[in-house]
Amino acid sequence: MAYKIGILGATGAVGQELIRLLHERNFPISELRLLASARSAGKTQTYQDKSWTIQEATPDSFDGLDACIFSAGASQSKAFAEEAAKRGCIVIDNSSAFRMDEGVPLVVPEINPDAAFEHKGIIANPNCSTIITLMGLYPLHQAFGLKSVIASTYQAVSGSGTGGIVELEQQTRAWAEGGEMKKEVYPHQIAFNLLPHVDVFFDDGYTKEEMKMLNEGRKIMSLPELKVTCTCVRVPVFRAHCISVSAEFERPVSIEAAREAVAGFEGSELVDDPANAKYPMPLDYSEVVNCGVGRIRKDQVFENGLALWVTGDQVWKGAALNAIQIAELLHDKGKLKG
Ligand code: 2RA
Repeated sequence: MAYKIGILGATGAVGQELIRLLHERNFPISELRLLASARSAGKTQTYQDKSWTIQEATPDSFDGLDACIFSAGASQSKAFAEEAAKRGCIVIDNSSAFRMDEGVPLVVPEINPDAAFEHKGIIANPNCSTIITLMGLYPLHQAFGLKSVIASTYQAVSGSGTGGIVELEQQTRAWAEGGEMKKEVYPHQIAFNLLPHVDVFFDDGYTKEEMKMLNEGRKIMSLPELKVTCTCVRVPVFRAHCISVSAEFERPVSIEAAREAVAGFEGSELVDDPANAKYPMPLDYSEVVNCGVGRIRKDQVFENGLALWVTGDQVWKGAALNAIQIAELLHDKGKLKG
């Protein structure tokens, strides 16, 4: 069985990794259709010895596709996802457009795979920092029953797309050469700096990104009472997000059981030997499938609390890889035919 697969947003940082990972993971494809805005239509995208001409996304673009991974922002998802689904194309949407909609499953395959099969044509891919955080938290929830979370994220510039990567490169080079730093993506210099500002601020002082951790975490883990306080920070790192977590649980915790739970969780790996300077770091988790979990210790504030550190590739597990794993889940169960 091979599928006709589309990518909407093929020219973006995530779009290009989708093309790469679909091939590297040998996803069974009979046709790959690359879709983007009119601005990119006609351009050629290549991968190894293959090349494709990018087509402008119109409602008809989705005719005949078995599935399409959307990674072109919420406005493009709102413009095309429901139309694509109507035409029998299963949409795996990486934008925030439908994540909290009733009837749209929000899926991390290692956490809530069954939800993927309840879709009505659209499946939402969670926010990158949410996915990576839960790859560390969920095995601990299974062991001890998660109650509340305090998290701080250290988010790579790839989360802002190609523009964020280019801006960090340019500023770093300019700093080294004594040149002028450009500030087009971020409100302040990102090189050698930290910005406690990811996405827009709400009136209550939280950002949209911080509220995703709460709302998406509750939906994915089916924990409607879960409490989360999150601070999201942009850091001068290229590709991997890191998250520092303090979590409170219903049941007494043990470090040994926590380490065992993480080590046994598909998609996560334990890197936890601080005495020998072994802990997950962004440079070790760029272009890596698994997420790394370390610094596990008793939290000193919460009763039944653990503190930990999680690292994962924002473009892969945080976006492109998770979306492809959802498609693989549907394929494995013979449910991908639109
Ligand atoms: C970011 N999570 O890191 C957001 C969107 N990818 O900017």
